[in-house]
Amino acid sequence: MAELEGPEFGKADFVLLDEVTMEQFLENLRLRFSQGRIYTYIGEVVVAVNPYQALALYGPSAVERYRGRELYERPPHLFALADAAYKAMKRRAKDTCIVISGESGAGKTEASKYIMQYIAAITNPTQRAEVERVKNVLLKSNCVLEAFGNAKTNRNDNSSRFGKYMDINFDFKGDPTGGHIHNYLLEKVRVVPRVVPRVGAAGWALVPRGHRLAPSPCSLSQSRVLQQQPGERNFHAFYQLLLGAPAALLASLRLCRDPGAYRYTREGTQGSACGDDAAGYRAVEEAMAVIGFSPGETGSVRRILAAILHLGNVRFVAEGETAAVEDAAQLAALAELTATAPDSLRRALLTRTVAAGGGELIEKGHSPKEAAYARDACAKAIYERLFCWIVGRINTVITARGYDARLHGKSTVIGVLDIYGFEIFDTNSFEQFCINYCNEKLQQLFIELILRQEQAEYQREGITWQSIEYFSNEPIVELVEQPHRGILALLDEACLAVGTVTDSLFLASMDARLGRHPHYTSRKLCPTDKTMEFNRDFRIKHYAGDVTYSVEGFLDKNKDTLFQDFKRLLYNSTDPVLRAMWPDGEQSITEVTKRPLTAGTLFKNSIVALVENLASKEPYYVRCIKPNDQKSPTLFDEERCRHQVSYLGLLENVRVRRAGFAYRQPYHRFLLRYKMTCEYTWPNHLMASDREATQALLEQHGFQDDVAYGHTKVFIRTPRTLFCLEQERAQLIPIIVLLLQKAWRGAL
Ligand code: AD9
Ligand code: MG
Repeated sequence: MAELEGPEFGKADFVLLDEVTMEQFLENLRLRFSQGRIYTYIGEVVVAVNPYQALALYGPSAVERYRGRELYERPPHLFALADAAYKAMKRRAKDTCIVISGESGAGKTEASKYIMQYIAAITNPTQRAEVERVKNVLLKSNCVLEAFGNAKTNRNDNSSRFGKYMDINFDFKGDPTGGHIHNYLLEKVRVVPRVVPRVGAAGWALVPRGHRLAPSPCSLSQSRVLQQQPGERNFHAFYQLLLGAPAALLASLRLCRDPGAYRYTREGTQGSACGDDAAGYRAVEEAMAVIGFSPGETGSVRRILAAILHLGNVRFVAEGETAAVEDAAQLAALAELTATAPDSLRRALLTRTVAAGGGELIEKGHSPKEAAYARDACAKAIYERLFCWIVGRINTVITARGYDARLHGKSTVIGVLDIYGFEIFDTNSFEQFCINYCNEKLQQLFIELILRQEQAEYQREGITWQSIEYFSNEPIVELVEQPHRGILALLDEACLAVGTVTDSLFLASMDARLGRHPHYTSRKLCPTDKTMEFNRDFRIKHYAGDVTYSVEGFLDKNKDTLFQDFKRLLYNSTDPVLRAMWPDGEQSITEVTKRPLTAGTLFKNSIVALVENLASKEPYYVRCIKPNDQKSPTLFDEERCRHQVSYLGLLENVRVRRAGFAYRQPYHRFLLRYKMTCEYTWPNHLMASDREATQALLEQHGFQDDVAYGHTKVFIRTPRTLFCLEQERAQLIPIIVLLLQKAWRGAL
């Protein structure tokens, strides 16, 4: 194992610990972290600790060290894992996937980029132009997606606010021919980083049924609904535009340099510069050009960003019963940037069209508060659609073109998953609920694949095996997603209910129906818990810890409604990019009859599909650990690490691995590959069964203590055994070829 590391560097594989205890695990992790050895294996799983410093681990010489090597030949590294996934894909034509998990700031996105960088470096030795193009686009897409999908949070200065799964397609030569990016639930509320004041004696609940702010029958707290944590920022793209665009461009967009001048970028601007936004702007411009965005498209993207900033500054005043726009110049700039008619824009901002009886349409004026709410909903929707459009645009460029499976053989895939990590903030809302549910699903997949299936196979094959206890998070996943009974189902039910249903009524319904669930509590059910707010908070015992969610905004965000008036307005824009984002704007209000699926259900469906997709591939895992909350390269916060090791199930992983076997193969397949290495099996064995022949082969090599014989498969404990067999086979092949050639000539 890892010849290049001496014992002073700790154990390169946790499987080699003297005893599998938390203390030993942490000591090994700490020792290696303190020496800049941030990667350690558990078998084929890479455990990575965020170094919070640039390490010289990823240059061209590192690529060469790992290229084509077996996992255990070199010190643990992401490159070794990427190579293993690549080899499996190339040699065995297996679709593989690399699942990177860990909490926010643990290093997932960085890991995913190093993996892609490695794959790009080892492929296309003949420099085919089309393959180079695809590789360039795949690499450059990260820069663009991060600009539009990442933001500074309190956990991470470059936090992914969307989930990303990227498939890379390979041809029979093992060169990338294309790819596809799936994006998951962008945290669009971040566009409107504001505090919504509660109004009215009884408070207001945000209920867009009939698109109105309806007074809540029960008193929700008068507290503010924070849509962004203090000190955080909006998406990078806004600051990059403001701080990086040339002065003339800014002037043409009617913008000034100061993020403090815009309501959407004002929050979190004090003392929270995030990297170099101006350099970021230039990098994104370059990346978009490389990907193939036309100048016209890039211009539209900038105008849309500017329009969102202007939209945020539109203010409403009361004019009698209804609202009016305070500043006409603002409106003119907005109309220009969105390429819409000023009058239509004013109408969309101030009124909504509702279908009255008999197919008649009436225009109803908003109150200033309703108009403000609609404005922010529109800003979020535009940004979300812009993001999806960008992903779609990149996909049109990287979708494998002209690939004919009959001519070129089967196209295989490596998928790389980098999704937002588990989050616990001071105030957790619908977004954290979705993110944490997604992490539960991925943990479930990990348990399923690594822990459960492994044990099940040993049992099936009759291998003596001592069962290992592990924490199953299935009940938590069910609590969220079970049809008719889970939280998402109850949320949909509340959204569909006739009459005014508020967030707190939804909470009451959860309390009534989920009150007995061991992973669910609310203040009402646990009145002694003073950390939760009555009538507002509920708590889920997640695999990674307890999270208290504020129910406020759940209904609103789940319904995710946007007035048809806005959609129609933007569909009628003369800007082709903006128009393309609103195909549903073509419908008139009377045609919009079918309720769209809710945001929660859409998210659940996409995550279920993702997990199915991952489960169909051969998985490789990177488990990222955040060593401290101070972003320090030297601090190893033992308690924080202990917690992560514990909830990621890493100790169980080591135990299963230690007790288990690295490789297994059906007897006939095993013999087919290695029979040449043994006189009893070459060219054919005369024994009663393949199992006996396999046994004879392994005994001849002296490997009998490292293997077990199942009903249909042979199990090999350490990779080294297989490595030796492979080496022997490689040495014998040229001799056998010579012998065969001689025999063939003799026969002629
Ligand atoms: V989140 O769930 O998207 O909020 P990630 O993706 O897990 O989170 P990210 O990869 O963005 O975290 O890493 C956070 C920061 O840690 C980076 O911006 C780097 O500054 C730092 N980091 C992470 N990995 C490495 C590394 N291998 N080398 C150097 C690193 N720095
Ligand atoms: Mg990330």
